[in-house]
Amino acid sequence: MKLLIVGFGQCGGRIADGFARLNKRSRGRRGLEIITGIYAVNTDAADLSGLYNIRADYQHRILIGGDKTRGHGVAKMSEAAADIAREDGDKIIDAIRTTKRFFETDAFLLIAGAAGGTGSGTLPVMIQRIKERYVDKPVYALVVLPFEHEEETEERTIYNTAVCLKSVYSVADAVFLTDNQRYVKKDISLRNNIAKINDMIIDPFYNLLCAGEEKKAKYIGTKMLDAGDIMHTLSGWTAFGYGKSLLPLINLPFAVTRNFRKKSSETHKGIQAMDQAISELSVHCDPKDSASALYLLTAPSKEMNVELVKELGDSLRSIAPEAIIRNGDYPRESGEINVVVILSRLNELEKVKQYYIKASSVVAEIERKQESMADKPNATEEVSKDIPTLL
Ligand SMILES: Nc1nc2c(ncn2[C@@H]2O[C@H](COP(=O)(O)OP(=O)(O)OP(=O)(O)O)[C@@H](O)[C@H]2O)c(=O)[nH]1
Ligand SMILES: [Mg+2]
Repeated sequence: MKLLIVGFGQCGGRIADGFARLNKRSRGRRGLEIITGIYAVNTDAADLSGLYNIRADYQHRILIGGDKTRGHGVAKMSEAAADIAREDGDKIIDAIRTTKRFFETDAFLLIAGAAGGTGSGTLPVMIQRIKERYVDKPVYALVVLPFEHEEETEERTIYNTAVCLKSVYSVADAVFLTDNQRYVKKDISLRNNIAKINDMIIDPFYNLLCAGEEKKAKYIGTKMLDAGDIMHTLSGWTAFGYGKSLLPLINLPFAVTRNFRKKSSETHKGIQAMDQAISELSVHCDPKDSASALYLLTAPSKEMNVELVKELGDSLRSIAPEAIIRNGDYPRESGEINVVVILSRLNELEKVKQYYIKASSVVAEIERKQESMADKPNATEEVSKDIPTLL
């Protein structure tokens, strides 16, 4: 599957930059193109210069709202960013339009952090613009939810997140959610390691996008997972997970025997990888609430067997009984079995509900504060009333 990717704000830009690296990897190691074009959009020029892999020209690192913000960002005001996107959106559309291999694009993936200003404000506006223009291609969003400590210290975090989620959900074909706090729980050292978190967000997409682009028979599984399978699976709120089990050395190419013991150990390893993918889903959810799911098994072709694929299917079915389940197997990799799981069409998502509930009270609070500050006479100015002015 080939994506056209646009990252908005600092978070979106950095994750898009990671996808650019992913495309270099797939091209270098596998001879596959999985991305047709990658762009970063920001109101802050400094953030754009901090990227590594996205081409450095102004058509790939796109500064918007320069006349309003002078390249210094919108400082968390997502409404201002949404206005800028409405005014300057043509710049982004122009860049997309001139993507060299645009016609090969299967879908768009637009990325942003929900809690900031630029990303959360521009994302929904641009999804809408792109959808209106390219009616035949799905537009997916990847939205990053804030850390707990950000929610605790700043009301705007909750407010921006809720407004962004509601707006994006109403326009995107599917919304991948990924919660920064989940990665901290996995490994406490990640609190300060955004780059590592970004890798963990991006990794699951590697095999997912590559599998359907393979042309050589030896890399094509019994059931190839292609763009159609993915597009049919994705709709509404979506979580994704990734797990892997290393294979013992005896399973590497020089292993000779294939006995029942080895086979059952492969199945066990596969199930282990799937369990990890489910327990480390990108956002907390109950798989029972998913109406559409997908799994992709990637393993050395020697380790792939029908029983393993079936066991994985049974395992996913048992936790997501309501979902239509699509699957694929991908004979690649060496030394490990890995599984990507997608749970889509989630009709109940406590995390999102909580943002909506908390934001409703924050809206009133933010308005109250702003009004009371506006009404309040400036105490310092009051004292200066008897001093003459030169103006
Ligand atoms: N996973 C991840 N989260 C990030 C990254 N950068 C920022 N965030 C999170 O994204 C949110 C802030 O969004 P930013 O992207 O910094 O904000 P912005 O869109 O640039 O908006 P302004 O700077 O306010 O104009 C916070 O919740 C951060 O924790 C990143 O590279 N990766
Ligand atoms: Mg920023």
